[in-house]
Amino acid sequence: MSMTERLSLYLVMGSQNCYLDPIEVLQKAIQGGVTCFQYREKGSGAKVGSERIELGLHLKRVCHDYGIPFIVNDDVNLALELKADGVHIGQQDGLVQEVRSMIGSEKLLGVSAHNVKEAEKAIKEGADYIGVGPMFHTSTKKDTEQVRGPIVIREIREVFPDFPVVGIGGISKRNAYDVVSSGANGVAVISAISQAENTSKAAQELKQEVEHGRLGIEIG
Ligand code: TZP
Ligand code: MG
Repeated sequence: MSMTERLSLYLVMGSQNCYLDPIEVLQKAIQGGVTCFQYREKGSGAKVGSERIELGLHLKRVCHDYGIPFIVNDDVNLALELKADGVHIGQQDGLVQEVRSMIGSEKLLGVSAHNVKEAEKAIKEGADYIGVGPMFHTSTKKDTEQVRGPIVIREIREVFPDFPVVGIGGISKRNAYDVVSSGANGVAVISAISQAENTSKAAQELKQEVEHGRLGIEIG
């Protein structure tokens, strides 16, 4: 599967985001169509120390059982310790080139970008994909930048027609279409899947909107 296909439905999650067992949530989410997973054990209620490592190893095993990449948020050392498939960093989490030299050329490196300038820099410095957000209002992450919406995806697409881009922040089945029809390769979500009543159904419905959004680009 290509990087752009991998970004179709990207689940970001830690145990603090789940009402149910995160292992089961991940399994059901992948069964419903999730194509990539990011372990983001962070914030109030998050596991620390050996529990954070244990859960990470378990979630990685689930990803690999189903053949999807296991990416670690923020923490390069944790990514290396867990032998993750990659790491995702924000603008505050270190220099892209430094992280690249720590993880090597084989592992995936995702970088958050909020505008064309940050996207340009991340791409030039060796990111494999960029995450752009917040697309919409979200209460899952407190320290987000201002919401500018899917227009940012359009702006980035004008400069980088083919680079792998995923939208994040406040995305649900009601607005995923707008993100993808604006040019994103897919959507990254936390609460729309991790807090859904029916995990696999939520993933299925989002995936369907991503597919509609792709048709929306071709037609529009
Ligand atoms: N980065 C930008 S917004 C966000 C992250 C991690 C939170 C996304 O959570 P949700 O529940 O999908 O809005
Ligand atoms: Mg970060």
